[in-house]
Parts: sequence; C-alpha cells; structure tokens
Amino acid sequence: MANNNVPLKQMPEWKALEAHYNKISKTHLRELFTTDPKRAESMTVDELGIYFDYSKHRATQETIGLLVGLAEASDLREKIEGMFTGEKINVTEGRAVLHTALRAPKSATIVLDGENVVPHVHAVLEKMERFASRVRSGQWTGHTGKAIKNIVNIGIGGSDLGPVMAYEALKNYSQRGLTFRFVSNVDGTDFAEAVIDLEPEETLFIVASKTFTTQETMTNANTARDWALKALKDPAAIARHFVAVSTNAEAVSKFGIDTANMFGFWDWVGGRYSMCSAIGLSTMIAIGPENFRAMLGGFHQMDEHFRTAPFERNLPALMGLLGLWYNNFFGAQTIAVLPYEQYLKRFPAYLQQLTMESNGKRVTLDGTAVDYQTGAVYWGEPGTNGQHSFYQLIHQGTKLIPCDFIAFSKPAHKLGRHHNLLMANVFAQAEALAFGKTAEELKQEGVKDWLIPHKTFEGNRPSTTMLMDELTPAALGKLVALYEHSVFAQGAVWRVGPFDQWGVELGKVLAGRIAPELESKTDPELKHDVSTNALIRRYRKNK
Ligand code: G6Q
Repeated sequence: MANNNVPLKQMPEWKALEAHYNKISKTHLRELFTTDPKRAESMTVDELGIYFDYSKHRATQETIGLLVGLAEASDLREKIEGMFTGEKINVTEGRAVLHTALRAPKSATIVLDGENVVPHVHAVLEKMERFASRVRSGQWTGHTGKAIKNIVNIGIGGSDLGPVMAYEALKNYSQRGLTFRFVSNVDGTDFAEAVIDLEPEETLFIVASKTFTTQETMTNANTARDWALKALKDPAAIARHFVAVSTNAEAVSKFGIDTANMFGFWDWVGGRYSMCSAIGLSTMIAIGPENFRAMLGGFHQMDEHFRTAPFERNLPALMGLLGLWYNNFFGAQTIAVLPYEQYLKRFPAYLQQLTMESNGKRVTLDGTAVDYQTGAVYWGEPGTNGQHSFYQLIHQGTKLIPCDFIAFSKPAHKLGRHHNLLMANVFAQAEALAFGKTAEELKQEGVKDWLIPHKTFEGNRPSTTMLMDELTPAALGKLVALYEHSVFAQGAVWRVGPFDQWGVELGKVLAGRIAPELESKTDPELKHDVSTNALIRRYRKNK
C-alpha cells in the first residue's frame, strides 16, 4: 500500500529514481545499445498487435524496474481496479469514471450504485445501430422525403475531437456517398463553411453535447436550426433533420428535438473519454455498426490488457511511466506524437485534449499544491510533413523532446513505392534521433572542419516506435485506449485527478459575462481590469 502521507518526492521509490537518474542521465544511447546487444528484444513488448519498441529510450531494465516500483508504491494496481469497478474516483465532481464500460461486452457486469450499467450501454448502442443503419441505407429521409446525404456533427471539446479524429482515421472504412462535417468553433466561419455547399433537405445535424448548455454548441445548433428552417419552412422538419446526443433530455426537448431521437449517455463518461458512447454516433454512421463494434473490441482488448498485464509488459503503464521519467527527471516539457499515417492527421489534436485536459493539474486530489511537474505538452503532425518543418529542433535544438512514432506495416493505399518510403522515413528518424552523427564520422566523410559542428548530430534523443499491422477500426480502438490509460497511469503517480476540468469551466463562465457587454445597446459599466475594459471599448466602437 502506498503511503500517501509521504510526499511523492520523499517516497523511497522516487528517491531511488533520482539516484538512478544521476547515474545514467549522461549515458548515450549508443553506449546503451553497445553494452546490451539484446536491447531490441528485451525492451520491446509485442502485445495486441502492437510492436511497442521502447529500446531507444534513455533507460535500462533497471530504470523500468524502478519506474514500476514507483507505480506499485503509488497503488496503480488498486487505482486501476477502482476505475474499472466504478469507484467515484472523479472526486471533485463526485462521479465514477467508467468509459471502460462503454466497450465492455454485453455479458459483462459493472455495478454502479447497485445497478449493472452494461445493459444500458448496449441498449444505447443498439438504438444507435438502428438509426445509423437507416441513415446509411437511405431509409431515414428528410422532411421532403429525400434521403440524407450529409451529416453535420455539432459539438466541441470532447463532443467534437473524438468524432473528428475517428472519422478522419477511419475514412477509408466510411460510406463514401455520405458527406461528414464537424462544426465546433463559435466563430461563425466554422458553421458557414461547413454548410456552404450542402442542401438542407439532405442534411442531418447531430447536436452532440453532454450538458446541452455549452455556449458554442448551442449557438451553432440554433444557427443550424435557422439555416434548416429557412429552406424547409415547417418547424416539423426539425424532427427529421436534428438528433441529439446528450445526458440532458429536458434541454434537448426544449430545443425542439424529439427525445425519441436522442441518444443518451451518463455522467460517468467524461467528455474527452466519450468517443465510444453515443458521442460516436457520427462515427457509427460513417463506418457502419459492424466496424464501430470492431473499434469497441479494440478498446476493450486494451482495457483488459491494462487491467491484467504486469506493469513491465503493460503498454499503457510503460508509456505513462516513460513519459513521467522524462517529465520529472530529465525536465522534458513536451512529447511529440508523430503518426506516419495520413489518416491519423487529427490524432495529435485529439491527444492534446485527452492528455492535457486530464493531467494539466497543479494540485493533488486532496487539494495540495504539487512540488513537481505534472502533465506534459503533447503536440505533433503526421510524418513526413513534420520532418520538413519542426524536426530540426528535435534533432539539433537545445530541448529534449521524447517522440512517439506510430506506423503501420500495411498501407491503406498501395501506390508504387509510397509506403516503403514512408516507412523508411519513420525508421530513419528514430535511428537518427537516437544515434546521431559524430564529428568523427563527418571527418571521415571529408566534411570541412568549420562545417562539422553544424552537421554534427548529438543523438541521444529518445523515442518509442509503435508498429502495428494496419489501421483498422480495432487498431484505432487499441491505440486510443493505450493513450487513455497511459494518462491514467501518470495521474495515479502524480496523485492528481485526471477526470475533471475546472480550467475549462472557468472559460465558460467568463465569456458569459463579457458577451452582454459587447452586445449592450447602451454603454455598459465595465468592471474588468483596464486592459480588458479598453479592448471591449475598442471592439464596441469598431464592430
Ligand atoms: C471534456 C471536457 C470538455 C467538454 C466540452 C463540451 O472532457 O469536459 O471538452 O467535452 O466542454 O461539453 P458538452 O458536451 O457538455 O457540450
């Protein structure tokens, strides 16, 4: 059992890592590979179709052992059980955290407040399937009897990023006759551009909002209703062109959406953990119920792996702990996520919310300010584009940026040499980052002395390479769940609560205060700081 009375940095396991860091922090990856020729085997985990190569990390077996020791002493195992069994681990909101129940098989039993939630999950999934099938087959028609051709998801944050990412990732599995658009920003341009070429008669809006009160989403939903009614005239048309995904039936019906066309979920599903819930309705319409089930299957496999595999071979635990190793001991501020798969172009953006909203916390669960770093900044772009842009800084800059390379053996599109070249690049980048290029090597190549410092690559830049077979719905599920649980593993050690987001809530309140001041017909009395007052006045004058 962990002793939470002992501050994290005073724990013997933390101190052991500090001492170990002092011992190996200067060791070059070249040396680690020379002294341990079996590294590629011993520091690779091949599980669930993911070849997870972490050998190019500035770590040894001893490091992993010490990190696992820290996880154990932090009660990671017990905390995982707590999450899976519906303990109210989201303490500041008094909620359980059960996104894993969203992908549990029908036969599973997960009891919350005396009730098995699994039948509820499957009832919604079945309702989604019936609806998705009707839209896909053209049976669900719009108000004028025309089949739906366009689906516009209106939502923001957790009600947008998952659906966008999954649609883009699985586009190759989508019904190509349907057009999908995603509107999130309160900037009117987002809505205007999304519908610019769409026919209202053939367009279905999914208003996705857990609370059904979010300013951006409700503004866009109201604009969508006006846009649809302008063409369709009859308010009865709303029932054919709008469905809702929400936990708030009252607000949904107030908006004018028939609650028969509402797909529910529960307060134990956090926004950024909701892509397997009804929030995934657009994904299901795009790829079909069968593929959606396959994606859930992938998620579930990773859930079970996280719950049962020993930490030394546990993918999310390893990913989370290695991230923590750089964050807390090497002082690294960021992690770059670099998918060598164009379909994953929105994956880094999705991960930004997942990781940064979850672990971007400065106090522990009991409200004590931390005296160590928590969540890292996640960012990235698909390969090879990043190579011609920011990789320079990763290779030769002054900052340490651990990288996650994600690649697939089989291409989505077999086109000449493309895939071989793509894969050559991802392997080459990880190799170059780790081993660099020495002055000696440059000299032997005949590089002039004065150019040598510029052309020298220090190397010793760490990375994980995740090699999977093919980007299928199941593979996507595994990948997302891998990151979800790595965030959990880190949060458990840092003692923070990854499932609330008070920083987001503040923004919602503040904008609500200023909007009436911008819209007021008479000069409002402004009580902000002088800078904000001046900005508001200037905007009022010039708008
Ligand atoms: C996610 C956050 C946040 C949320 C949005 C949208 O974990 O809670 O990003 O998803 O603010 O909220 P609604 O779904 O309630 O509109």
